[in-house]
Amino acid sequence: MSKAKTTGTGKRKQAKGSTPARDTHRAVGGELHQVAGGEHPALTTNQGLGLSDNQNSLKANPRGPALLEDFILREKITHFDHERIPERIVHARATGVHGFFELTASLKQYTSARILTEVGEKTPVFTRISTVAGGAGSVDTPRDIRGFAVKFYTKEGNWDLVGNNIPVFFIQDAIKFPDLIHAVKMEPDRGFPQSATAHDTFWDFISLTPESMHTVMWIMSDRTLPRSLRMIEAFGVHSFRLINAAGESTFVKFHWRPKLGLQSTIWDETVKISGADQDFHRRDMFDAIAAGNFPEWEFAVQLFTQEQADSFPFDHLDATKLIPEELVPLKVIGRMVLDRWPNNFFAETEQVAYCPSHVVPGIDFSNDPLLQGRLFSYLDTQLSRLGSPNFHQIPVNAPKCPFANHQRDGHMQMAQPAGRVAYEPNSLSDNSPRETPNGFHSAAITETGEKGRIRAESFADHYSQARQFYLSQTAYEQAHIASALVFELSKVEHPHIREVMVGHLLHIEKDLAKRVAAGLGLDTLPDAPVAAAPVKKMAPSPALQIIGKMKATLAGRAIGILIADGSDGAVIKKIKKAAIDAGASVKIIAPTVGGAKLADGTMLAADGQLAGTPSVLFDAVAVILSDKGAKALSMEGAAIDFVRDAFGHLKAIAIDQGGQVLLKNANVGQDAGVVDANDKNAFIAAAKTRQWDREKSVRTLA
Ligand code: HDE
Repeated sequence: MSKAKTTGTGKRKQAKGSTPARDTHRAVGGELHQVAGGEHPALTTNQGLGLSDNQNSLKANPRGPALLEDFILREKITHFDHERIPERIVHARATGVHGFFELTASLKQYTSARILTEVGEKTPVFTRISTVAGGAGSVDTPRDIRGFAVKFYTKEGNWDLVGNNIPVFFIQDAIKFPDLIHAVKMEPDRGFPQSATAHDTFWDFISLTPESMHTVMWIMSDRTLPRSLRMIEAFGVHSFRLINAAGESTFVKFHWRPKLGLQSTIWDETVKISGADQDFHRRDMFDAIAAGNFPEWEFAVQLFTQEQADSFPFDHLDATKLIPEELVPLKVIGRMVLDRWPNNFFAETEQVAYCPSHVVPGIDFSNDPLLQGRLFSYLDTQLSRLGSPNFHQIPVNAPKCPFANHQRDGHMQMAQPAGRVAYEPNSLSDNSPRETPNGFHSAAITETGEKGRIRAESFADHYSQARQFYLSQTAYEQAHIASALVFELSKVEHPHIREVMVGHLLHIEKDLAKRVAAGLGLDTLPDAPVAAAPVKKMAPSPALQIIGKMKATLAGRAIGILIADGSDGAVIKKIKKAAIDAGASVKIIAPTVGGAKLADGTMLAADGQLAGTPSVLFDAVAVILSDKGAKALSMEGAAIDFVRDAFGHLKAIAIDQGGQVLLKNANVGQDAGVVDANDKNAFIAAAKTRQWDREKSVRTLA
């Protein structure tokens, strides 16, 4: 047998103009390992030994056993075997992006934190937006809360604001967190469901935890089905304290508000997106950043005193409560822009370590018992995840301001402090580094009372704000909440859990309880459980709606144009231009990815092939077809689904004559949201919003 040496390193020819956009992007990230002058460095082991063959392991003879001596094979495989670190127990699946924060209004009166006092100063940030329950490889679009963690690399140290896209939480005390998470994660005996709340253990725990009812209303709303991570609000959830130079403290709640407005999807749409594109949100963010459409959020605060807090009809230290904007208005003080995709997902998005305990002088904690528990948990989890107390040395975690102390050694220590002094105070090294009067001071608070494992009486009202949330929604949103509850509870196998849940709903709103009971086929309404505190009447807060916070805009949205052989190029061009001028991105979809031969004989390349590019990936669609094209597509399930789903998901549809034929053959009706493709203005106006009035004609809501 001849000794054939395969190298596989032959130069590949690059077709002209075929460099994928991603490669260009990668080059921006500096990943191409090119040294100055375009020279490629030699491939080496981790010890710098040059490799002459990276294709074949060392063998006793060409067909013989591999040799233990092959240290090159062993180094490569061993490193590979250790590539994974434990994924986060919660928030494992995420998208991370670099950007900056800019202060637009000073809070000098309230805090000494420089990041909140120096107007115009830009502070670098790294923001990680996550789902909660699923593993790192789970889909982007389950019904789930989104984590929204921002690391501000301030001149006074790192400040981590680790929030969610929902302003309240399920539980009031950190000691219940492991129970909550064990209930929501895949059931331990069977290993499913992955990233879903629609199962027995979650609803069993919830049904026995009345304090979760307010958050349950939020997660059953379309807030947990975001259209894009660029279109979610986020909240610091807990009350924090700001402390000014005089040592006076003011309570604060933090809010992020998306410039693109809030936008969610519809449940059926979300389910189909999950199948069409598992990475829908991550890809959307990647594409937006690559196209220079940098997502932006306003940063706002609610400021209030102890006296105001004492007058609220709820306890602001209870994380199951929010402070309605109507009670304490939001003050916008800054903006965050995300503008740089990480160079390396693992190094940055995976290894970033947020801790709510990372604060800067002038920001302090409240006594919220959930926050107090978090102050312990995050540092602890980083030690287990990243394996060393030196995780602050990983570039994405390292402060961008100088930092110095006498902590030493430990696994993966990267620093090499010189000298013989590693203690303080000392006289041998001029007592350096020293304490600074500008360092962190805790708020000077007097605590009194009896020690004990006690839940405050002021935490006992579990239903008033849940009711307020429900009553603040539009009729469409209320219907979606009812349908979501029916869907989720119908997946629960134990009937008693369903009944207990309907009992809780009776405290929230009788009509909601009745709708859900009917959807679940319950003949009689169960008894409501005894409420620990009477349900208070609270004024509806329109700020809690999604629909009220949507923006009639195509900025950041996507339009899909379905074409086939014989389509009218002029109409396609007109619609495409109008959509792009309105700020949308546009994709051409055709039966083959090579494109379609238009009526004038020219070829138009497609951005997506029909079966792999369903209408759920777009905010509005146009269907431009010749009669022949319409006839051919009427036989294609993917084309029928394309228009049926667009209509069912309340999207605007522009059609020409052929498009109308396809709609007719798909049994899709006509309404104000189905417009003539030649009337581009009508299409753009309709595309900027969902056709809510259509909903009653396309589905029965619980
Ligand atoms: Fe977390 N949470 N959490 N959480 N959380 C984690 O820390 C925890 C809570 C939130 O992108 C873990 O680094 C406890 C509320 C986000 O890396 C862990 C309690 C809010 C992220 C942890 C809570 C959050 C986490 C897992 C109850 C909204 C992702 C990995 C006392 C204000 C951060 C990690 C990222 C992650 C503990 C409740 C938000 C285990 C004990 C409330 C956005 O430490």
